[in-house]
Amino acid sequence: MSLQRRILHIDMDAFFASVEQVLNPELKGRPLIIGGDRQDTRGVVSTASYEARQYGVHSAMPLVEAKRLCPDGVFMRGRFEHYRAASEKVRAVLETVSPLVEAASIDEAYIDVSGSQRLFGGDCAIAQYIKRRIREETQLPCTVAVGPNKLVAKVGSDEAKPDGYLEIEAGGEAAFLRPLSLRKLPGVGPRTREMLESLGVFTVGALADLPLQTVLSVFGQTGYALQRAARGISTSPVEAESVPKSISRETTFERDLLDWGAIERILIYLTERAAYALREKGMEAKCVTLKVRHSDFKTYTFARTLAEPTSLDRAIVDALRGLVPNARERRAGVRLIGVALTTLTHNQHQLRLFDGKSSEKWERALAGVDRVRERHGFDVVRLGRSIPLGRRVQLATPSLSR
Ligand code: TTP
Ligand code: MG
Repeated sequence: MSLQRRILHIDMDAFFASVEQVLNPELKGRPLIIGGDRQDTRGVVSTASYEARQYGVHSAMPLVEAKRLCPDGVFMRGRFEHYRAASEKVRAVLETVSPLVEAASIDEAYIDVSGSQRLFGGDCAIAQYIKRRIREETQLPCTVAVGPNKLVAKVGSDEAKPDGYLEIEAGGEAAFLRPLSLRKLPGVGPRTREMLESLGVFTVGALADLPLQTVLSVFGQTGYALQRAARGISTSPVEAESVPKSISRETTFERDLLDWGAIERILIYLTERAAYALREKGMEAKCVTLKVRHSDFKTYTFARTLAEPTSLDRAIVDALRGLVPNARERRAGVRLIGVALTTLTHNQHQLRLFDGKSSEKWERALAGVDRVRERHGFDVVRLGRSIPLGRRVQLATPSLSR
């Protein structure tokens, strides 16, 4: 079997609006405009449900105009944390198809599915699987297109919206793009379009057919890329985000410390920060390492592997505290202390049953804490054992500056 390159593009339909419609089913089927409430006179539309689009409302339109076009619409400010949570669930589904997932925005991604063909049984089966699993996990609609490269897959999903599926065969790229209007081609902005229209070029096909000399004389070197795009040629690879290997936080004390009570409090603080960063990335750690540098610059590390991956402060702090007695054995002043979380994986919790009620509760509580921190800064909420450090912690190490 020859291994053709097959690239899938997925884009959620009316993403923010659809999430709100799932959260509040009374909004289903109604024109819904996200971006600001009715009183808002300055904001713009983030997105509009397909019902609202029938009135001509679209993203980036001033809310005032949207209200004029669609006076009976429901207007809402966005609730970003819900959109991010939905986006993470979608991503978790996509990662079950291939490790080569590139998140292009909060609601779209490219997946290189070349290696997944045999396992799933072809493009269509992969697409149907993704659409079904996303419905099950989030109740949200999405559109999927599969083609020989990122460019046509992206244009394809845009053409197939909403709740659609489209397949572009290898060799069929140029023919697929041909009839489309120039505005559909990525990389053609308003200015490029204007210039092309002045040459009598209104479709992607007409751009593809222009003599190269003409394209180069008008656009210079970028003309090459422009015409290649119009012919559906694109070689850019799906760039899967590199998964960080570790997340660490450490600090050097202003003067060496001997008091392990104080050292431990700072260590817990560092751990909370590292765990927060871990959750921000939607990841879990399986291994926890304690790092200690003494006055004589000798550095020791102590590691523990957890029974299962976690992003919970409590589980990580407990593991780390278990390592402290080992670190204390060397009775010397401590110059630096640090924590590293390693053996990282993406958080799969949304897809798997919670193992115990208690960790589920903690996870929910931490999600609330993280939301407050996102708005007001890490130190606004501090958990139990690092509280004696005082409200705002000043530590010298740059890695803590966030
Ligand atoms: P899009 O995928 O461009 O739009 P959409 O998902 O709302 O609708 P479609 O079915 O056409 O894909 O953007 C994803 C989200 O990003 C969108 O729901 C809201 C947000 N967004 C803005 O906040 N401002 C904007 O100008 C755009 C285009 C999107
Ligand atoms: Mg979308």
